[in-house]
Amino acid sequence: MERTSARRGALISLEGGEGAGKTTVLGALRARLEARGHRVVGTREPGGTPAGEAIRALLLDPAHPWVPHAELLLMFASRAQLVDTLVEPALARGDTVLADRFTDASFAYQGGGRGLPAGLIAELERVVVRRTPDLTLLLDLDVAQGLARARARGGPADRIEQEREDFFERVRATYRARAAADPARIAVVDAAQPVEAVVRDACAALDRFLDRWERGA
Ligand code: Z5A
Repeated sequence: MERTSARRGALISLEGGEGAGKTTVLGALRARLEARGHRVVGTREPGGTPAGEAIRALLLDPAHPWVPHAELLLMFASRAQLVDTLVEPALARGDTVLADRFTDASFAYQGGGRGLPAGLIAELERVVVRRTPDLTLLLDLDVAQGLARARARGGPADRIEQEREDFFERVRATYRARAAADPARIAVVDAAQPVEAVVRDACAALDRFLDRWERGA
């Protein structure tokens, strides 16, 4: 049965490095939320709106050698459009937003990966996004293993996927540092396990959060 509530919905994000298995886990999280009566709005970043998808194409096209600040601002341009036109209205309706990446990705990729100051990203988050996810699930995976999975999947590598391994090591280290600094919000899931175990652990972390959230805590 659908939950009826005057309360705003929850914002739940899924993060991880290359090949961590986000796409695989997202479907299971959505099913779990719906089974518990949540109306779910799915988003992805960069993208998630018509304008954001156009920005995504520009960002991932290897033909464009974006400098780090341009890359950061394009990520936030896409996010601003998504937050104002999709995320905030959905949360205000009481829907649960399931986000395939959110601002943590900018801290990890543009902050850790590109070396841009975390203070700048935090200021953009404060002004443009005005919100932190209520729950973030971080699929954590050894970089070499993630890159091997992504390569096995095949297809051409996009501009960011073409980065060197040390870039992805810095991305992972930043994600892990953020999780260690905010364990109440960010739950780390061991993504090196078989898919079923990753899904089980991600859904268990989601259930723990929902048990608190639905009680109004
Ligand atoms: N980016 C950024 O820089 N700054 C930002 O602020 C934001 C994003 C928001 C696009 O994001 C790029 O934008 C991304 C970060 C950057 N760049 N990179 N790299 P994206 O999320 O759209 O793209 P992605 O990270 O490359 O996601 P993906 O390709 O969809 O990967 P995934 O969803 O994590 O993996 P998957 O497709 O579910 O799984 C990969 C393969 O592994 C696949 O063949 C699976 O069958 C397999 N797999 C999955 N799980 C397992 C397990 N447990 N065992 C074995 N094999 C598995």
